[in-house]
Amino acid sequence: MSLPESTAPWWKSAVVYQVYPRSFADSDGDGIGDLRGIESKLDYLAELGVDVLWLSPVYPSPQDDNGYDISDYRGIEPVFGTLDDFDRLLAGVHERGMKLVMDLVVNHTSDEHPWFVESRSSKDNPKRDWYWWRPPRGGVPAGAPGAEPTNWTSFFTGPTWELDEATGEYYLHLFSRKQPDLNWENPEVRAAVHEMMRWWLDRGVDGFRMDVINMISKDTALPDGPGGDGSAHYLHGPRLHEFLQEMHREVFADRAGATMTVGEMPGVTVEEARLLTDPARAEVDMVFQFEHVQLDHGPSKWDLTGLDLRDLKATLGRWQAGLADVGWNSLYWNNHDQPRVVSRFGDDGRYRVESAKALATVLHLHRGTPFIYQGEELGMTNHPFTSAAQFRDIESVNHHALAGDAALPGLRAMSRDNARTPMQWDASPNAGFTTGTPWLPVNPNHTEVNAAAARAETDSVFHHYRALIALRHSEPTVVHGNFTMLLPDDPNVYAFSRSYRDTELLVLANFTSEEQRPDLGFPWWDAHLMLGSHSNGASVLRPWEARVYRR
Ligand code: TEU
Repeated sequence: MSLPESTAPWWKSAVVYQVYPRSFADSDGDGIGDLRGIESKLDYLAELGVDVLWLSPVYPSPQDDNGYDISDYRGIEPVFGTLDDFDRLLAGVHERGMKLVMDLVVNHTSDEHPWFVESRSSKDNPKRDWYWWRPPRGGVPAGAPGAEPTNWTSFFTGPTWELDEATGEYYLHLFSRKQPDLNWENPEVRAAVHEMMRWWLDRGVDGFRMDVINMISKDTALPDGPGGDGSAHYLHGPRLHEFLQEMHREVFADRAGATMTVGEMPGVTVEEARLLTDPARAEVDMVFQFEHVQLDHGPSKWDLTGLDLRDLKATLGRWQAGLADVGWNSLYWNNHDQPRVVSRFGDDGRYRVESAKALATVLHLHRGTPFIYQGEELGMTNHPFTSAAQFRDIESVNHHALAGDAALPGLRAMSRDNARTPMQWDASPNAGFTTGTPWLPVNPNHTEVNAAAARAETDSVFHHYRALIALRHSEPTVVHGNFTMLLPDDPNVYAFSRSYRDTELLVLANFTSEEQRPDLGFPWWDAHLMLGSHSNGASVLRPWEARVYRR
């Protein structure tokens, strides 16, 4: 019988690094990151040891939602560079044995995309049905409150329908009004998307991260939702599996496993993920689920409640168990939509380094493919925003417009802009990100928290990430081992084991600023210490200490 590690797809033992191009490295001093800037940092990423780069969108875009509003799928936004710059970056990535996946944003386009410009031009334009157009609600004059075809609320506040005065009809946009949703019911739309994807793969790209891909199939009856929540009618719609299987047939089937796909799926459940990531069904390789990043707030992300570690263990444990025999997990704490985890679930003050290492150890030793978001490997923290005027993210700006300054505490803690402040390369004035004026302020703690200092300090968060990545590349148990949660009811310590053939790894992490003496019923501290954020202190875990043992 062949061993899993010999037949497993490459991305199961890979570590992915997400680059947010606007904020990674600016090569021309305009204060906005770009492709040449990313290219100049490839040796840094190679030293870190990551296998795949995921680029957030770099396509032409009016930047209403920082590139997640695309006006041309086959180009590069001039502020980021040119297609030649892209090809050189891709070549540099491949030369270093890494791969590159693009962001596929096809639930919606920009309202400045030629497809939408044509579609809105007249009711009988051949591309009218490429988007969701509907007349005003029966009996309500266009433009009047309540005339919207459904009562759904947008992710960025306000109704999900925008009236087009010229044709007197409304178009659907689950996100901003400059992000009209494509109508995937129309086979022409699907064929155009497949062709575009093949174009990028033929150019040498190694796969896609698929933006809100579980929203492409809607309930075509477009019913209202309770209290304006239409999610039951656009999340995981009736034809999602059909559309993903068709896409796989049309785009990936003849590329013999060379590619990687991860579908971002707000609201996806373990049961759905078992189907979506089952290789026998040929849909996607992984999904991004959101349950573990929704444990520290109420129904709205702005209503902070704090995290109970037992909830985190229960959620991640359920996903580990749920995809143990079929499918595959993605693993992440951070991305360009989430606040910095060391500030959120860790301690970004006295124990910034220890808690960053503890969070990394726990995540990277779970079963699945880890995703590192730029700066996470340095232990970058949330930004000390002081006023609403500092926020740039459309979601935050719109929320403040609705809720006023009362929203500031929530914005400080949860705004997506916390993830989007410039990458901190060194202690110089703009952290080595730009010679110009950064589009978002650099975190003042860059004088201490930066790549140059971290690379020079052997006990840094950076080198801890290097060790975790090296362990995943050298120890098959990290990739293939069965997962067993330990101490599920302990509110202070995250503990679990991984077993594979005759190897068992034991992972313990103290998620508090006090010493902890976890009781596993055996002298775990006598095992062979493989990785630890402190030298082996016997049966006491110091504040935010994490250890990995081989038994
Ligand atoms: O995010 C989808 C999504 O779920 C987020 O909007 C999420 O609800 C929000 O960030 C939580 O605060 C994807 C992209 O990752 C995001 O950057 C885009 O804004 C969005 O889709 C629309 O393309």
